[in-house]
Parts: sequence; structure tokens; C-alpha cells
Amino acid sequence: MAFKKKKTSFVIALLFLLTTFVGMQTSGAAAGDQLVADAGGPYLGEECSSMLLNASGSYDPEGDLLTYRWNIDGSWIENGNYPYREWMWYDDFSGTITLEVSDGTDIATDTANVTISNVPPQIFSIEGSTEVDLETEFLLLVNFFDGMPDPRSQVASLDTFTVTFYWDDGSLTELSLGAEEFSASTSHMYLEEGLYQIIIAVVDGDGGEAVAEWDVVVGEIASVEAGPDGFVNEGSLFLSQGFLADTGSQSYTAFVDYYDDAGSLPLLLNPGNTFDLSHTYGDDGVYTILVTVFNDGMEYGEDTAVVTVLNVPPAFESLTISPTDSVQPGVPVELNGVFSDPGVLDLHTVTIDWGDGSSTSYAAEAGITSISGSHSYENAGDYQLVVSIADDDGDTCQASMPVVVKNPSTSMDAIKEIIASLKIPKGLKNNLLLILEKVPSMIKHHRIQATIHQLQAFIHYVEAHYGKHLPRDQARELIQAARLVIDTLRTR
Ligand SMILES: [Ca+2]
Ligand SMILES: [Ca+2]
Ligand SMILES: [Ca+2]
Ligand SMILES: [Ca+2]
Repeated sequence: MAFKKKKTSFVIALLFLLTTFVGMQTSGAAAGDQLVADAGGPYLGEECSSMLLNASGSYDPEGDLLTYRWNIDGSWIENGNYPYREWMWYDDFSGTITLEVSDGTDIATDTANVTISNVPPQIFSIEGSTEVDLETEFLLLVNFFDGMPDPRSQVASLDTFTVTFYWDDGSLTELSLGAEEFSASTSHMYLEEGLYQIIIAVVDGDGGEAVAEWDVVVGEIASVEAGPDGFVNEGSLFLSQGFLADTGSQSYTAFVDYYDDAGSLPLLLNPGNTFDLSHTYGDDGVYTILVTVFNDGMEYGEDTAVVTVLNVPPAFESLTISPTDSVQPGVPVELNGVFSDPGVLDLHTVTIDWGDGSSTSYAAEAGITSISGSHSYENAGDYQLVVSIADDDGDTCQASMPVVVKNPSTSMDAIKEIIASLKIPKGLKNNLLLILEKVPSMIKHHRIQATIHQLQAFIHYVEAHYGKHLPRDQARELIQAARLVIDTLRTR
């Protein structure tokens, strides 16, 4: 709302009042005998729908007859002595309009905000054939409208259009239309027989969209089409789609046999008499899917599709050995693991090559996916253990792990050799050998704690003579060798 000046001096006082008593503007009390314009609004609407502009809040305190005019989109629209004015925008719009009122002497103006939204097109009809010959052009026509479609007051928008025909064979046709061009036609030719679901999209220049579907049967198709043959891996979902030649009637019932233990199953028919095939095979092979359709209890037709299911090799999920670092001869190494195979019906052969010339092999029934084995090595050494798994269709997987076997008895022999070579008093040398005398037999009988205890006693004895009759370097060498044997004994 705004006021038109009468005298310059008055404006200053008026601005003061406006700033101080904003809430009093509409009352007119603060404006004295000023002419007041009120443009109403804000106005919200849609393109091609009538809008009533309302200036009835305008007034003249002196009661003079007012004249009204509106400025819309840069043009003045005279409205005589009428405060109301019907107006229509033919396209979406966002902005302001200006009202000017006059009492013959003075004028006052006001603005109002307007937001007009786009209306999407509407598809009225599609004209064309539902059955066409192969490799023959056929015509399709779409009728639509954009704006106010009510036949009593049909009003078109200013929008332009893009019409796209998606032919369902991987190709499309796009047409550009000008304002008020409300029909589009084009032709197409199919190179393969089948049922095609054509999508027609009409989009106006402001993004409003309408979509419709048109089904067409191309060529001489069988009453039932089970869809194309296909390939899939065992354990993966096979998905395909088929249809009936009659796309309209709802009197059909269908069954599918996926050619495995499940036998014949009811098959859901979608609107338009299409159907979805969906199955997971537990083993490789060539399977013939059979679809049978009945109409009111009578067989209507049947069709097959061949699915070739490919074998998938097994794979390791986990594999561990225990103990993890080193092991002594004669102490068993435990192997454990899990493998997988999407072919849930596959049988497997697990082979463990222990790396020392011996191996273990066993058969795992369908559904058994664990790996286990146990083995004792006779001699110290570094071995490479290899696990192989083969399914009954010739695919395999393989994994290997190192195994370290250490012999504490060998290490004991090394200690004795060190003692024998020492240049120390004979009595001391004999005592050292005496403490270790029973150790090899203890190791042989797996008396681990007693062996460790005896070796610790040996270390204490060496420490007691450290730097005296036993030179420091040689004492350290003996202690280190004894600790190595203890470590080997502990890791079992
Ligand atoms: Ca528009
Ligand atoms: Ca529109
Ligand atoms: Ca298989
Ligand atoms: Ca397999």
C-alpha cells in the first residue's frame, strides 16, 4: 500500500508517521484526507485459470468516485470505476502488478505479488493399431491439451512441447511442437515379432509432463510366449518375462514348471497378460521352463524357454592352522576352514597336501562347507600345506599355508656341543652336562613343564658362574640356546 503526495512538506510528516505507526496505515486515520490504493493479493493461481483482481480496499476519505487501472506485464489496463477485474495468465508467471486509483485530482498506487504455476499437459487419446505386421510402417497419433481443458471454456497455454515415443525396441522418436499444436503423429516399423509396450511422453516447455502407454502386437505371435532362452550362474536368480497374445481378457490362469523338483507352480499374470519368470537353480545344467495357460478350464496354449545354468567354482571363506607359529615333531597341526559354492546341490572333494609327502582327502556332501584335518610331522623343517577343493562339475579352488616344525632335541644337541667345546674347568663342564642329562628323554616323553623347569635350572647355574669360571660371551651363548629350546617347547 502507498500514498501519492499532495504537498512536499506533507510527505516528510507522512514518512514520519509511516515509520512510527506502521500498523495504522490501513486505517486511514493517520493519512488524514489522503487517497488510498489497495491492490489486494497476493494472487496465487495456475496458467489459463481466471483470477479476480480485487482493489476494493482502495478508498477516498472525501468520498469521490474513483477510477481504477492496472499495470500488468508493462501494459495499462483501464477498468473504469470498477474495483474488480478478471484476469488470466496464459503461462506461468512470478512477479508484481501495479494498481493506480484516481479521484480526478489525485492518484495513488499499490503493488501486489502474483505467482502463477505451470499446468502439465493432459493426454486425451491415442489413435493407432494394436496389431501390426512385421517390417511394416504403422502410424500412431496422440491428442493432448495444455491449459484449461474444460470444454465450456477451453483455454490454451502459451507453452511449446516435446513429444517422445519410446518404442520398446531400444529406439525412440522425438518431436518438437509449437504452442497450441495439440496433436503429434509419427510412424514406426518393428523388425522382430513380439508384444511391445510403447510409452508416449508429452512435456511442456516448463517441465510439466503427461505419460501414456500403448501396447502393440507385432507379427504372427504364438498364443503364449515364454520369453527368450537365457544363461545364468548356478545360485543366481534367473529373471525373464513372457506374455499372452491376448493382452485384454482377464479369464486366463497360468502355470510354470522350472524343470526341477518344485514341479508345476501357479504363475501370476500381470495387467496386460504379461508374466515374470524368476527362479534360482542349485546346480548347473540345461533346464526347459514350461509355461501352460488355461482359459476357462480349457488349455489355451503353452511355450518353453531354455535356461543354461553355468557351474561356479567353490571359494574359500576362511582357513586357519593351529598352532600358528611353529610346532614340534609328533605334535598334531590342526587345520580348519570354511568354503562356499553357490551351487548348493554340488558335492565336493577336499584334499589336504601336508607338504611332507602325505595327504588327506575326503568327500563333503551337498550343504557341507567345512574343512578340517589334523597331521603330525615326523621331522623338523619348513613345509607348504596345500588345500584343494573340487566340486563335482570339475571346478576347483586352492590355497596354501606355511608350516614350521622345530625340534627341541636337535637344539639340545647343539647346547651339548657348545659345552664340549668350552675351555673351562672339567668339574664345571661335567656339572653343566649333568643338569641337562635327562632333558632329551623328558622331551621325548612330552614332559614339557618338567623340561622347561630343568632348562631354567640350567640357566640359573650358568648365571651363577657368569664372568667367573665361565667367560661372559660363552655364558650368554648358553643362556640364549637354552631359552630357544624353552620357546620351542612352549609353542605347541
Ligand atoms: Ca507454462
Ligand atoms: Ca503448461
Ligand atoms: Ca554345479
Ligand atoms: Ca559349483
